Amino acid sequence: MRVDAVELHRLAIPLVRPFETSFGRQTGRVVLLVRVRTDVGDGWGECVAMVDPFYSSEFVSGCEDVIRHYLAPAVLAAGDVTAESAAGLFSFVVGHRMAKAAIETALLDAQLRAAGRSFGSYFGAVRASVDCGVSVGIAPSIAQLLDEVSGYVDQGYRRIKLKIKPGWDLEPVAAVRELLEPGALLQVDANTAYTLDDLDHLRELDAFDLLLIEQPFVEEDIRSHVALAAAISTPVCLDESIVTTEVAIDAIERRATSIINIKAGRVGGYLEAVRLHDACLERNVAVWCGGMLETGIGRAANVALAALPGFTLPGDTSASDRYFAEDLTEPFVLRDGTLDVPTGAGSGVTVRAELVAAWAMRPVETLLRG
Ligand code: SMG
Ligand code: MG
Repeated sequence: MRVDAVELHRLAIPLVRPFETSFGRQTGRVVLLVRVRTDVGDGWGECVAMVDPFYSSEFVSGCEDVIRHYLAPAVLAAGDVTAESAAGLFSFVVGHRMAKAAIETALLDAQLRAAGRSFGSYFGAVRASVDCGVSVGIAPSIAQLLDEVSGYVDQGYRRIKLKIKPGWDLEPVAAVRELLEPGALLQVDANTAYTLDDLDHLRELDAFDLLLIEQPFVEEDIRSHVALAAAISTPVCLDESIVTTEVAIDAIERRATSIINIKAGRVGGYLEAVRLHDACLERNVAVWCGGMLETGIGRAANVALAALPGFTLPGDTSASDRYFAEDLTEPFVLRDGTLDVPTGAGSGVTVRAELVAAWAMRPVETLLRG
């Protein structure tokens, strides 16, 4: 297809409740959307980068800049473009995977809409609905945490993930474990807040029969994850560290991780995410779909990805109302702890233009074919 324009939309969307992690607290989601306008129709992609470079080095303004000055011009200058050719087209830019993923996803959406094919069908989905978990932020008190978790349990979520940090770990985990039914799935995510000096402390988490501990140490520090995985019985799961399939294979072979959180944005797009899934499936490493507080646009693609056979654990694919009072697309509604995989062409969801306009932080930036 030929791309005639790339649009950058920067939106600010209020969250239904603040979300606090070991690296900060957010009350809204500033999100970058990319729309490609092509000769076969339009496509949307959502960039998962946060407004600040605290989860990863990428952040909204950086992604905008990279798309504006490098990725969009490359796509606009190329004659014939497909989602499959995007990674090659973008390979002259080092890193910036979240920016690349956003535009590649928009291309894929346009291409599959034109072909009348869904993301799920294209990725290789084997399920019509996916098991959902929920990621619960650091709360002001244990009582408020239990209140929030109880609400999610009542809604039917099949797995609870607690954000932890030094000073907010054993006590909240013990309290939630006690609240839940025996055998309920519970896991924790540290977002790199610990060091190997905390090894003895982290070993105490073994008492709570957790599904996994996610990313305790900084992303480059594979060696410390190897040491921790050998010293505790709770499985170690990497998130931030896994930026490509090759990095994942390396971490698996070194026994730094035995479960992997797959986020398409973090690895450069859904095509690479499928490749990563396949590599894990081949090695019998369970994977689950991570989340980045996506709107319905990104959620639709995540739910389709989570329907692949290797996604055997519930993902951070929560319902729209866990995040937003109103979603940018038709809402994703939890049904018996699951979300349905969209079946329509492309992402299968429709972007609500009135909300894109209402939440816009500034006028749309349109980059045209030269
Ligand atoms: O989308 O439900 C969601 C958020 C899931 O906890 C979540 N994401 O490290 O896995 C993670 C975090 C990254 C985003 S924190 C602002
Ligand atoms: Mg994480």
